Amino acid sequence: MTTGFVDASAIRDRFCAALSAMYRAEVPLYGDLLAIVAQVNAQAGEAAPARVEIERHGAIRVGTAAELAMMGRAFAVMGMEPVGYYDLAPAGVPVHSTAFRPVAEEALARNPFRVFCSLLRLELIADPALREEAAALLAARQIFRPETLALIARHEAQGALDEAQADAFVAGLLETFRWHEDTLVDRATYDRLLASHRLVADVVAFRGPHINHLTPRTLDIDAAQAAMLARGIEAKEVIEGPPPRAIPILLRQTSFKALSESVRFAGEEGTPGRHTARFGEIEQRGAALTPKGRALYDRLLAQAQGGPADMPYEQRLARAFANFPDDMEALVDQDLIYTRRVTAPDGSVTLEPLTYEDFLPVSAAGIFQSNLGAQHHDAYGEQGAQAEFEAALGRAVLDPFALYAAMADRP
Ligand code: OOG
Ligand code: NI
Repeated sequence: MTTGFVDASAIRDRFCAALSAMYRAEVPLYGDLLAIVAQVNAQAGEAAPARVEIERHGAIRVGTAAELAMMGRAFAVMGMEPVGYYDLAPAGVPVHSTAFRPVAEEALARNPFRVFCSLLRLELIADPALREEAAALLAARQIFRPETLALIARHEAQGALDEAQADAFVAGLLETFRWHEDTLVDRATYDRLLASHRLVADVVAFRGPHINHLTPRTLDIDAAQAAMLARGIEAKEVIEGPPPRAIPILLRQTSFKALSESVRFAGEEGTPGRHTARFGEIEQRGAALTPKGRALYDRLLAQAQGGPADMPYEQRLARAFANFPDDMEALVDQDLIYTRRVTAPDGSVTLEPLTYEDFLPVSAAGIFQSNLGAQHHDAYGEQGAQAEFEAALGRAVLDPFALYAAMADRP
């Protein structure tokens, strides 16, 4: 890298740290989660990979194709590419999503910061008048600062940013992720947006796509969940994802419910209104699964979810996943996980699972749902629309399986 320029991983690292500091100031409970995770990880007894301490994922929701495309260009400055397509419509959430994250091994080791980024599907708003009103509100807002747009263009033209530009980029982009207490709309409009779907109000009523959670990685999510409950933090009832295992796979997640926060509606003085969107989440990451492993996971998860209603969910999950091998030899022999070869100082070679770097649609739906309060929405009949999503983004999303396969060593 030419001297004087800051590499993409360093910009990503600075942005992740700045976002964490901002979210901690905005949502003090997030600071409590960080304390719990630090304590649990210190006691976990296994040597944590260096990246775990700084590892976070966040989530935002944007409203238009133009916003998504610009977001993609902003993430590119930080070496983050769109990986995977997630369709949330079957779960009754009117968005589809991708995950922006680094993809190269060195970049992941340096800071694997990832952002789950959802695009509102306006076409799923049933009432045509409300749909048009929402579209007009979104078209009129500008979620990026002009200086940030200029720096993105600068990065594209010169291939990198220098120190001062990198710092200005981080500070400017942070503003896009900031919470705004004052809404773009009056109370009546907010209520109509909310009635169509809480997510619609969360995207359309505000000046920007405030970060709605920032998730640290724990080495023992069962201990972290117990610590959350012991501190009186209102955690979700069940941990999303696979059950506890000797060899963790994919992703297990738990969250505390969204906070009710005060908002000031446009043109209104006096009593503020309330909005719930922002929450806290903790996750544990395990092995990335091959397509064969993932198909087995999906089948067993569906089996657990469809199991007898009078049996506790944890029990149904444990019963279904008894059919997912839980030792390295079987996982490798049956081609269920991706691995890399590690050579010890004495020259002996062992296989180590590749860490799953992505998200899970069923878990994401569960996380969205737990934050919609009493509001329930049936599945939208619409099919997934990856081609439309990619057209909005201005490029194709990367295939996660292809990325793992390229990083893996053949056993
Ligand atoms: C994103 C929810 C998905 C996860 O960890 O699966 C997610 C959102 O609520 O915007 O973050
Ligand atoms: Ni999340």
